[in-house]
Amino acid sequence: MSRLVLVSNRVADLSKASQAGGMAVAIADTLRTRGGLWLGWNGKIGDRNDELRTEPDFTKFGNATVATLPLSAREHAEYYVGYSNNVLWPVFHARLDIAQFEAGYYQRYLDVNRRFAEALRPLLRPDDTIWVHDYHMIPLGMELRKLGVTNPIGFFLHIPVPPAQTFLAIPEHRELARGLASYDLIGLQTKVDVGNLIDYLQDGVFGRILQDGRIRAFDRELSIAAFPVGIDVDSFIDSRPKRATAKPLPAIRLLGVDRLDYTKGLPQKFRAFSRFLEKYPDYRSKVILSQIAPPTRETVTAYADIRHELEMLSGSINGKFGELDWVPIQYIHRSTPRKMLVDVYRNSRVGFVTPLRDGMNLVAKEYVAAQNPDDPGVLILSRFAGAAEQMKEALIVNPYDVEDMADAIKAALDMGQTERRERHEALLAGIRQDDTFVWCRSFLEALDNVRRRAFLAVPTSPSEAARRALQEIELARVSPRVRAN
Ligand code: ADQ
Repeated sequence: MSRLVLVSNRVADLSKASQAGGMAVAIADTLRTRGGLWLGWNGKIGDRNDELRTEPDFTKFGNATVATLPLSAREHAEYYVGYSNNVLWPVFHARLDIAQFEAGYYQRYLDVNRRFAEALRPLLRPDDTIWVHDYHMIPLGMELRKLGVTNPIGFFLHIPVPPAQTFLAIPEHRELARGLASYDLIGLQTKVDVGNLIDYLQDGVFGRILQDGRIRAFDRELSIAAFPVGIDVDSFIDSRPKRATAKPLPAIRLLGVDRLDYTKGLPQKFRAFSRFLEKYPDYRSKVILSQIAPPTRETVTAYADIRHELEMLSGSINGKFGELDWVPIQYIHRSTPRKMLVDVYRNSRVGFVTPLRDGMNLVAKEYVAAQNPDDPGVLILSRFAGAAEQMKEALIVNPYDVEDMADAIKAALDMGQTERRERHEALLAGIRQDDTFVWCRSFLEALDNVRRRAFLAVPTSPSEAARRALQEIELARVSPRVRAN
């Protein structure tokens, strides 16, 4: 088996990866068994000299080596904060209105990708398989190809792909597409994302779908397919502390756990809860919404804005409905130890996941994994989370529709044990079937097959498959109970 070489903006701590229960578990396992190398940013911000640095620092973990490089302050501001988080993140989440298309960001983004490619080149062996992750690193494959690398290179995008018309708004969309076409395989989270990317490649850069399902663009052939990210269900459950850490609450809890990000639909969630209290007054004093929202990317203005909005909203809702012995919204703007999170998930009657757009959303899967199967809670899930393509037994909602979400809260709280168990059983079976190991293995097998030309990556009509996926989500949204069979 060939050695695996990973490249991503940040690297995981391989000594702790097995406790996390997420993607890092599968990746760390694969690196350990195949032997491997993982290159990324070390999280430090240095000076201009670092812009010339192509010799990483190495740390060994058994068979696996982690190689890291610093970023200069200018690279951090323009490659990471600028292009990655102020252009690609909002546009890929369909927020063109807050994207900051500043001149110079793209050039720095490209420069950092080139430097990382130059750092990797001398470390590569002829039979290595290379796997590049996420939107910070789109041009990396192209830069490796320019340096003469002919190894199989795959790319996985963790965030959604926007519709073609939105993608076309990025001034450098052609350059990004050229970067994407340098890979042998592109993995996306959902069928809808596959449809969107193929539509864009056809409309925006005149790509063609070949007979075998691959796409031809910029004189290269590539495969594009969905590989939904999963969790390691058992290690996630095992990380639960032996003694309960979360104090029992006097009220029934609805739970939200999201990085404080404008894509996660947090104001919509708060407004829906407020509407629920207004519309169904019998539940006042009985139900609370706990929202855990740790800070991220605080240097980006849009993140300060969303924080401010949430503080205002929770304050006004608590002021309007609160009593001396009951505060409706418990809003925690801090990180929570992971072990404790499992316990909080389990002690919450409703998992309330409302992103406006999300690549997958692992919180939805973690909530289901953490439930007591005999008396499980109910998952309310936005139709715009990638997870909705798989988790149709959740109560699927439209996060822009306050009434719909308020009614879903009521339905979740009123749901009888039999229906809760039926839904939970189906959801748990699904997340066990498509867990993090399946995700990692199936992507790497597909990359292997692509190189052997044995892989039919896309259905002949990706747009049709995407349309069907969307229709199924809508069907799940409007059907009040688990569909027969
Ligand atoms: P994220 O946007 O970070 O990931 P998500 O998939 O929900 O979103 O993962 C968040 C992770 O952080 C979860 O494992 C969760 O447990 C953890 N977390 C959240 N709040 C926490 C807290 N307060 N304390 C401790 N841990 C916390 C991106 C994409 C997603 C995609 C993933 C994986 O945006 O769409 O699902 O990558 O591909």
